[in-house]
Amino acid sequence: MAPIQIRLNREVEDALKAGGPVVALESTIITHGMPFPANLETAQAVESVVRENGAVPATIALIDGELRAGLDAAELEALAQSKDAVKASGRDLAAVMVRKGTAGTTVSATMRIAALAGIPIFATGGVGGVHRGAEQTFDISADLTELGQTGTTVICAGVKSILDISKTLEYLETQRVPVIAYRTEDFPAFFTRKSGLKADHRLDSAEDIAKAMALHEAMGSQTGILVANPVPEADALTDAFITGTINDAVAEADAKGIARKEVTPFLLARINELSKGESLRANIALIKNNAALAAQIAVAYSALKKGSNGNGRFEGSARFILNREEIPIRSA
Ligand code: PSU
Ligand code: MN
Repeated sequence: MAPIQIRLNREVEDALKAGGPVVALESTIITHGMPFPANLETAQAVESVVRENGAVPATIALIDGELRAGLDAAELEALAQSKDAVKASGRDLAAVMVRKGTAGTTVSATMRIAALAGIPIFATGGVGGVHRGAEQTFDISADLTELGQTGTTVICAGVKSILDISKTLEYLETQRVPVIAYRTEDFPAFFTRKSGLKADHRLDSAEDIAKAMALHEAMGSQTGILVANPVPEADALTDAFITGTINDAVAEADAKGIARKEVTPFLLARINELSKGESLRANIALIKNNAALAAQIAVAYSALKKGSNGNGRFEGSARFILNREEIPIRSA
């Protein structure tokens, strides 16, 4: 079987060849996460933010059966207006490719395609997680199992309280996924800067996050890293404002028997309607904020890779360092 093919645009191809900074972006947020035209405007704005911060944006999608990293303006617009694009998580890709279909890629699918393309950094708004009531429904997003298997670093604004945030953090712990909060101890809750739960780690610069990525990879961890970047203060919603709205939307989804891949798009659309667009406004602000941080991390990571070992590669097997008494760690 020939290797998997991914069609790149020129900008992404040039950057990857040069080992330059690239940020992967998902497309389910375009096809199923936001209404038109806010979805298109946001996708365009997010690409601009990545460029302004010194990296190349690679919007990932499945178009007419082809895996794509880097879309041109017309393709992005067609995707934003598409009525027949499906929502594809990693498991859906092969079947949609065979029927030459078009899909927005979720976090799990985007991580996988980014890894295949050699793009280690990916910015999104929120990742999927363990849903409330998962002990009854078993509804746990494939984003979490993908994070446990694919070494892509995902920059998000935490997870929404449409999910059970505490169980989501438990599941990430089981999956060996480090959760690093940026410039805070708190794990953020997407619309708000605090979830009431702490993140495992705090790092305060893009350079430090890039170092952690390189070390995590060099240790052979083979899992993703979740970077949690709180929504900017000025754009955050208050708990008092959003909690009731989220509860109402979740109750409505339950009453209507919404299940499986429809749950998250239903909740996002309902919360947007019930909040009269306030949730969408916060969503747009936080994804731009994540794109900026992701680009800064990509710049730092690219510099780190180029600087190490002279060959641009950081990966490889561990080297042993003897302590001062020169006691061998392992006798031959
Ligand atoms: N959360 C958001 N916006 C989104 C999504 C989640 O705030 O657009 C999308 C992402 O693409 C994510 C997917 O990967 O929903 C998760 O879907 P599910 O819960 O069905 O796994
Ligand atoms: Mn689900």
